[in-house]
Amino acid sequence: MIQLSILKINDYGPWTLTLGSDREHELQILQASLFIELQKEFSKKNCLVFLNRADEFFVASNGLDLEDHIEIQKNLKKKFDIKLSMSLGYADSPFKANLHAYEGRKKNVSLSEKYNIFGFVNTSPDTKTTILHFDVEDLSSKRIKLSPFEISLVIFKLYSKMTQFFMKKNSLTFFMGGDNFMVISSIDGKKNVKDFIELVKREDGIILNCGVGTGKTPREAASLATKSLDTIRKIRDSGKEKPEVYELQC
Ligand SMILES: Nc1nc2c(ncn2[C@@H]2O[C@H](COP(=O)(O)OP(=O)(O)OP(=O)(O)O)[C@@H](O)[C@H]2O)c(=O)[nH]1
Ligand SMILES: [Mg+2]
Repeated sequence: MIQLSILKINDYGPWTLTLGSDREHELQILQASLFIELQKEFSKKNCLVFLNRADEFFVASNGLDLEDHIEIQKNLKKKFDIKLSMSLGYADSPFKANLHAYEGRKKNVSLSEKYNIFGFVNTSPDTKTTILHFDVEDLSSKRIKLSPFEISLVIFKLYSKMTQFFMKKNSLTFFMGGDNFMVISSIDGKKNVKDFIELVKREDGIILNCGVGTGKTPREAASLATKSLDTIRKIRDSGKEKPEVYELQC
């Protein structure tokens, strides 16, 4: 069972207009500052925040209850003029948890009117999270032939392909920077990692490595996924044949 919290800035569109036209730099500063604060607040509680189009945030929030979310809202209020709404949902897969949270918001299922929190809190004790950490093998060598902007095109095409592939497996893909992607994964997503690696190798000539981590908290899952990825690198760098997928569980 996975719980997601989707955070959105309230009435952001109309508010941006109040800043006048010389606003883009201010919006970028606001969005980046908000992300810093959210990552600090949620990671303290062993969760992980994922950027969604810079002005919306997905949180793998397993283990967090309503009180935790209220506490974070109170802390944000001290630092920002803008307000966030939080929509919570849970399901047996990350994509369905996203639908559950969306349904809670659409139907106005209020968890806290005062603090703008909607949806459903998971009370089941089964709260494991699985994260896949994908990374391109030897991206550095591509820099010899391709300029920085051309490399971005390669990475964003890959992002699009990964998002589509894993959404069909009820999993959610996020771009983490550089050549790194993290998928909040369903059981089906995890089972299909090798197929995706083969697909990208065949169609795009890109070699991917994937570390898989399953943890009691989202942070633990991400940490184990990254440890798995680093293990693939260690095996490769020791001169042995490397696996493309490596998995660690809590
Ligand atoms: N978000 C995130 N970025 C990382 C991580 N590790 C490295 N990066 C960034 O990813 C970019 C590419 O680095 P690497 O993947 O180490 O380079 P590479 O040449 O592809 O080397 P290998 O992946 O070891 O084959 C760099 O810009 C790093 O800053 C990580 O764990 N998370
Ligand atoms: Mg790499």
